[in-house]
Amino acid sequence: MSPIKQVILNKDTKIKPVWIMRQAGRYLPEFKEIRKRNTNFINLCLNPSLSSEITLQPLRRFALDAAIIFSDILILPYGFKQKVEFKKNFGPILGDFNLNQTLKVTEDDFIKRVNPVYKVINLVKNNKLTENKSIIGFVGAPWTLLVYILNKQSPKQNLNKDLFKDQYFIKKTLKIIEKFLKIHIKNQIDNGAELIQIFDSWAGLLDNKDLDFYIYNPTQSLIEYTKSLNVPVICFPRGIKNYKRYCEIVKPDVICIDYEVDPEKIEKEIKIPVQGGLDPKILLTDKDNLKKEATKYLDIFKDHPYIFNLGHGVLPETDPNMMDYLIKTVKNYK
Ligand code: 1CP
Repeated sequence: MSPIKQVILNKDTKIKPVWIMRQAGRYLPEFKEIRKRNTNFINLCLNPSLSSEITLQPLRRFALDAAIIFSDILILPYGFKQKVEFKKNFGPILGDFNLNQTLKVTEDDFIKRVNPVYKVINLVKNNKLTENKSIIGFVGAPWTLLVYILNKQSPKQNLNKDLFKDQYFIKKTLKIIEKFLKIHIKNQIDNGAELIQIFDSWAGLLDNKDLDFYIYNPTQSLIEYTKSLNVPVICFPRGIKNYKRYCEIVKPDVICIDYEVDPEKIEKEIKIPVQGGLDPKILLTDKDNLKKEATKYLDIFKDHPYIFNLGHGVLPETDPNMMDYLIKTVKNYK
């Protein structure tokens, strides 16, 4: 069994496997080289030979325990025919969302458009580099996708609250997102994904009173569905105020924590396996500090099933040598 699965299924505390969110991509010179020649990001995600190579690039350099498929959470709206583009130095830009048009998109239409992603998983799975490692498929959580689909750009710049006023429309939209998410999860699993991570990057934007409707209910439904396919789920509700309550309600197999929560409190309160936590900005400091901070997490979770990771994606300006040092620090930890 792969080390990550040993932690999740057997609650093994003697090993501390490691993978890194956004390990494939932006900070690696070999990725930038490919990216330079492929200006359309969605087309790059839909190119199985390039995308599988990008997925494997960090595994050639570092002793990671998982490969996360090189794709994007916004491949979902692309799959149901909403326009999705990525603008340099700005981020994603989406076209208008049309509910009636989207209701006409069939499962077959969706799979045809997204099929190259499933081919990538197959290629990665059959590569020697992933032997005894976990292949991680992923999706955006319904709430985070709803935000991009309606706001049509990152909420980092601004989020128009008026978009969420029509409850009937929002309910229908969440339902259709959930439907395509299940299709996407099932096909990733059928093609070799052994774990699914659900990224709820904008969970922190909601007030407590809205969590049931936008986060707990739809996420719980996805988790139940994924578990019914015998595949464990890792949830990353970034910025959520109460991780304990989140775990009690949605019941993920693993909870991935962000860098703003107190790891000691999490260790005490949460009984399921934990992943992540280290602030990605620590990789921009120096080796002594990096070792000190990484060791802090490893010490706190010494007797807890724990998968080492960061508390958000690795930053584009990270020096790959620092990443190398981090992975070695985790691997040499006794
Ligand atoms: O070169 C480029 O301009 C593209 C940059 C890039 C990359 C490398 C984007 C655009 N997406 C990705 C790949 C990606 N995205 C992966 C696979 C690689 C890996 O993890 O190793 C994954 C898992 C994601 C997930 C993703 N996309 C999230 C959730 C995680 C997170 O960081 O919070 C989100 C929110 C997105 C949307 C997205 N896609 C790309 C960007 C720049 C963004 C964020 C936009 C924003 O800030 O709102």
